[in-house]
Order: sequence, then structure tokens, then C-alpha cells
Amino acid sequence: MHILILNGPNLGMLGQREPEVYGSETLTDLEARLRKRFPGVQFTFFQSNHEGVLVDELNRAADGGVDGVVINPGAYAHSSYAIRDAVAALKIPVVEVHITNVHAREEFRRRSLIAPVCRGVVTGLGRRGYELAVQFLVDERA
Ligand code: CA2
Repeated sequence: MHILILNGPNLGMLGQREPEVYGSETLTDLEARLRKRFPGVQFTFFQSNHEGVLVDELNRAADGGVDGVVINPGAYAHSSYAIRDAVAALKIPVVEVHITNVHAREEFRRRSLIAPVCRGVVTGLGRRGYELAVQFLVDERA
């Protein structure tokens, strides 16, 4: 099984700034943990600060080979119609993940443009959200 883990803007700074909000684990630590926890899964990890680059990666996933996507679109969750359209075009399941509870923060974070076209959303469970999303995709395929 091949899962694409897509992280949007600023998530490359995980573990380096604002650890009180986003935790002390780096993105590399998070990726290593996923590989360790799911040895049978082939992962592609991708992070970009650029909207179009994230769209390119989603379009590539649509071309085949990827069985499911876990996406943390970062702030693009709240603003990007382009990412929403790219997700909507996918036939494979997509789970949106947010490290923080977006409903417990500023008002603008409560609305995700991506969520309605995703299979589901995990928000506020820290980095474990990625693990839960992967577990869901694995179970779904079994
Ligand atoms: O909670 C999440 O995962 C978010 O997607 C994080 C985004 C935010 O805009 C969303 O509303 C919710 C921000 C990512 C910023 O990542 C940082 C990581 C480390 C240090 C500073 C920022």
C-alpha cells in the first residue's frame, strides 16, 4: 500500500518554532515514526510552502500508484480553492489532518475548504492525528 503524506506551508518548521503550539517533534521525526509504526506501508512524504506545488503533487497522485492521501494543508485549508479542486478530483481516499484543534483557535481556522471533499478530518490530536489517519486508510483498504 502506498500512502502520500502531504504537508503544506510552514509545517517544515515543526519542532523548531512554537513548540508549545505544535510540539517539539520535527517533521523528519514525525515521518520516521510513521515509517516505524507502519513498516508494511510505502510512504511518500512531501512538504511545500507553495500552493501550486501542492496541487502538482495531488495531480501526480491521481495519475496512479497512490492508494490514499493524508494532507495537512496548513493555512491553505482555510483559503485554497485550488487545493480543494485537486483533492476533489482524486478517486482515492483523502484524510485532512490538523495538529491543533482548529475549532479552539481563531475564527478563521474553523472553516476548511478542503474538509468537505475529504473522506474525514482529524484535528487537535497532535502528531498522532497522522498515525490515526494512516491507520484509517490501511483499515479501509483491508
Ligand atoms: O494545526 C495544524 O496542523 C494547522 O494546519 C497548522 C497551520 C495552521 O495555519 C492551520 O490553521 C492549522 C500552521 C502551520 C504552522 O506550522 C508551524 C510549525 C512550527 C512552527 C511554526 C509554525
